[in-house]
Amino acid sequence: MSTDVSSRLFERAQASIPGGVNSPVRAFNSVGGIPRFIDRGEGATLIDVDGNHYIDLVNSWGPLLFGHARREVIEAATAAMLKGSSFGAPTEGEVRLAEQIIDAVPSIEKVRLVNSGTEAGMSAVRLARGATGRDKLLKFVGHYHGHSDALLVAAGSGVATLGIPGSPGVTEGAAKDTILVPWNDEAAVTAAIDLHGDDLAAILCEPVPANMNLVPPAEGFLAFLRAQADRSGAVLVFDEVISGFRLGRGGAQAMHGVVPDITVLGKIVGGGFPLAAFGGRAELMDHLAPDGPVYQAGTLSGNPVAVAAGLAQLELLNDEVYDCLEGATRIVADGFTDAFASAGVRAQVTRHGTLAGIVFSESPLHRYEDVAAADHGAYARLFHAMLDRGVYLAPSGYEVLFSSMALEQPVLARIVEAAGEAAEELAGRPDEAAG
Ligand code: KE4
Repeated sequence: MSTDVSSRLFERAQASIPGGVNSPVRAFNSVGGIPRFIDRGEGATLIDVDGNHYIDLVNSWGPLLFGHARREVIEAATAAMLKGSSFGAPTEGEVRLAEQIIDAVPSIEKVRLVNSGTEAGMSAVRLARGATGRDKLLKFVGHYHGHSDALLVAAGSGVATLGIPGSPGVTEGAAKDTILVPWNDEAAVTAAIDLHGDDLAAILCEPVPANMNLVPPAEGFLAFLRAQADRSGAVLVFDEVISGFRLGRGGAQAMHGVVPDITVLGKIVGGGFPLAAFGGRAELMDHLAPDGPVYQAGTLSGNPVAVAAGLAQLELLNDEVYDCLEGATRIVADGFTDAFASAGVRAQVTRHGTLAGIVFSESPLHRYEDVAAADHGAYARLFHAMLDRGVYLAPSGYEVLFSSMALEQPVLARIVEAAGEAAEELAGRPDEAAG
């Protein structure tokens, strides 16, 4: 497998772009090797600039629920683009997308469209603080909500992968109101609320954490958070940027039957374009400008091309889609489980509906520290063993597998076959096929 063109582009990119990438995790620092520069995507396949084909289990970190270049999405965005790329004025499409989101997500009565998950999460926190008049924010170690200052405190995605607890540039003032507690730890949450409850604006979580690999909520933990938010008067915020429209049309809140006050959305809702959203009860959302005093704005918010793509993707959703997606995710997860078992490789494969994750750890995974203590070197070896066999996993052991509707047979069979070969390689037995 040649990576000559990617290598040359990566070297060239580092002269003009920090780290050669526009988002840190893409640099392969956590797994080593040359990041693949992509030429195009076709359904389940990524094709890099050296002409190598990969079955994609990242799907742009989640947005591409139907794989690459899905015809309905591309046609909708193209038609929108031909009418103009941006107006900075309201359009009917924004209203239709807002109505689709409200129809799908139990907690949302009103919604504001923005440009990224970071912007949505940052705005949701400002809204919670503005609506409650309180300052403190409780978040969970290892949960990632984008890179806004108040939330980049021991975050779980890029920052954890790069081993930076918090980040230089986040001031003491910005971070001092953010309380960090371990995930799935009722005692720690109770203690934090006993101490800060009267000044707590929000409890913020990924209801199904997927930035410290996949560590589902313990039984009853989300309902516990709902009760603690009610006890303290804090706003309960679910960051469903990953789980939203992925675990089902209603996301994790519908799957688990716990309704937050505000929901943060991204990725799938934008159909692969820069679009995200935050929404919740109307009486909360009405605190936002222009009707309310909490300021939030954006030049390209509700961009008509991104809205058209998001609408086209959401309009493809139905129960059968999620049944198929869960089936594909199960085949991939079970394929890795069986491969590790038969090769004697000690790794855990977790599946939670249509999300799955692989962690090289023998201990149960309840919180971030359990994942941080895992063997990330082994994950890096798995990553490359799969990449060499034409399967593109996330280049970080803190990330999950993002399946897509483009994963049909025989693509699924190829993933399972490659997993078996990769597990044998990790166990130190060369491929029979490789001779
Ligand atoms: P963006 O600002 O990257 O659109 O969204 C931030 C964000 C917020 N909330 C959750 C739960 C998220 O997972 C993310 C971003 N996810 C990472 C991957 N796990 C994006 C990949 C990257 O940083 O390049």
